[in-house]
Amino acid sequence: MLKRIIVLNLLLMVCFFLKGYAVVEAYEVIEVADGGKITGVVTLKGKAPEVKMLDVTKNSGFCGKNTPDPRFEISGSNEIKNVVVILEGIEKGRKAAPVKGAVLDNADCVFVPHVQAFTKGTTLTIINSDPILHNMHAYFIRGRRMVFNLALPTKGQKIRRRIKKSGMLFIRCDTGHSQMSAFMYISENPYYAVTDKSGKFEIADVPPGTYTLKAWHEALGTMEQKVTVAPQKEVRSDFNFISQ
Ligand SMILES: [Cu+2]
Repeated sequence: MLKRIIVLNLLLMVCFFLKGYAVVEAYEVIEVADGGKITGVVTLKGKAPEVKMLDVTKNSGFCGKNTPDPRFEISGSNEIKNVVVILEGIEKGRKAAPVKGAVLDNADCVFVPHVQAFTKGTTLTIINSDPILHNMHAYFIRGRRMVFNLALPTKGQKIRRRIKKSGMLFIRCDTGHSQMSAFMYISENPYYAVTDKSGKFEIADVPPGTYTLKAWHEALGTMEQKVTVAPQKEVRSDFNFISQ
């Protein structure tokens, strides 16, 4: 029995070691002298979905009776804002420095910005610009592990939190403001972007090679395509989501 326990413990230790090793091996920092750049535009093929108004069921005296569904910000030319673009599984590249000035604001009963991305280790400033209570509850979509759960009762209140783990975070407001939602992508590496209102993105200093470029939108899903980056060259890699 004792022998079995020792063997089991040894196995657990090996698993733990391998897991730690795999994490360390996941991304290697190298000097990138001849990196290339990936640029692109994310568009929607077909008719853009109609932006519905979401009912406000709490504090409607301040927040208003309804607010536009934040999921779809699509231009007249079908360019999609708030698409997160990443280099899936990149193993080597330049160092990922924490981002300065990352903010998540509660402003007029919506989260601003609705979608953002930054590197692991970034300090996020959480602000309440409203004269009502908001409770920001952030958790990883995968595993639903909580990252913070903060009550902000006062206008102008600021709380800083360093985000130490990577993954896609969902943020909601637990005070009954069901119209409030936001996403934050926390990256292990510097190779990520969020599309602007023209659907544009840019990922620079990429070591030459072939990669899987992945685009994620909260309602339209994900798309992947191969991209080959040549030394000091720009490569264009557009995405075209299909309207559902
Ligand atoms: Cu709220």
